[in-house]
Amino acid sequence: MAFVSEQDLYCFMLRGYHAFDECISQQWVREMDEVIDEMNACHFQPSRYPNVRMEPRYDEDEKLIQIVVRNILEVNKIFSDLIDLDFVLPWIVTLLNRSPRLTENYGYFRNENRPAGYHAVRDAGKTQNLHHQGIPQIEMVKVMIPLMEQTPETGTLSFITGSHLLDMKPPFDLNDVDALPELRALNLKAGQPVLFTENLYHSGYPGTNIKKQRRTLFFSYEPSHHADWFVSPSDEFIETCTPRQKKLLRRPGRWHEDWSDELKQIGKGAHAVIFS
Ligand SMILES: O=C(O)CCC(=O)C(=O)O
Ligand SMILES: [Fe+2]
Repeated sequence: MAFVSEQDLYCFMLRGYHAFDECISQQWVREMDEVIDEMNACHFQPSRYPNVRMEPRYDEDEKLIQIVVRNILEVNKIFSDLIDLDFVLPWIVTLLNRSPRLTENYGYFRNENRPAGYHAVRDAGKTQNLHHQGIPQIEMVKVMIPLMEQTPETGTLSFITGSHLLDMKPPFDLNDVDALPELRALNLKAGQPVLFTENLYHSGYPGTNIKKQRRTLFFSYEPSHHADWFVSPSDEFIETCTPRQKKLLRRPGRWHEDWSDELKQIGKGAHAVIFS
């Protein structure tokens, strides 16, 4: 059963990504921003954030260029409900076409541009892996949530659309934004999620005019047997989550969960349409 409309699925399969019309509330975005302001104020001091991994990068003058905050879920409870947004969850279940688990969650905060570096989940051109007998069966689905408006000026997420349909090594310099074909740099509102297949070549698009820290959250979902990438959410944290979230946070294993009850529940609300 698919929980996403055929039109939407078709467009996703063609482009490799979907930008939602829905946004999370601006109040929620502001509150998350305040939590990140606090982290900046204490210089992302690791000892203040147990079970979180800080990956800062500095320039020659020791100025922070960017930081990746892994397992940001355990920085503050405010991030938890992002992992199973009602309008995003049906897509994740449909596209993976196997029981999903959250294998990665992180904040990516940039103070300055870094050159683009296009990459996909499996490099060397082996990026085609989209369906099984005509039904989507994606290896990794990533959800990106911008915490501010993101445009080619501020810097944003960008894709080489169609690269997920090929099994060819790109004959281009993947750092050269001017040489790459079909490049799409997204225009996004604060809190407007985007979902993409990691088979698609993607990269942060360097902003032409960065005026403030670019704040983005990323959540990766893979089939249930896939391990966590860097930091596993703790048992204590998982205990604080809803039953639906706990299903996404189960430890890795080859299980087959039925998600139709949860998704039908959502279908009764405003967003999802169920197709069999
Ligand atoms: O730079 C970005 O915003 C994209 C980051 C990214 O692709 C990644 O974390 O794998
Ligand atoms: Fe990436």
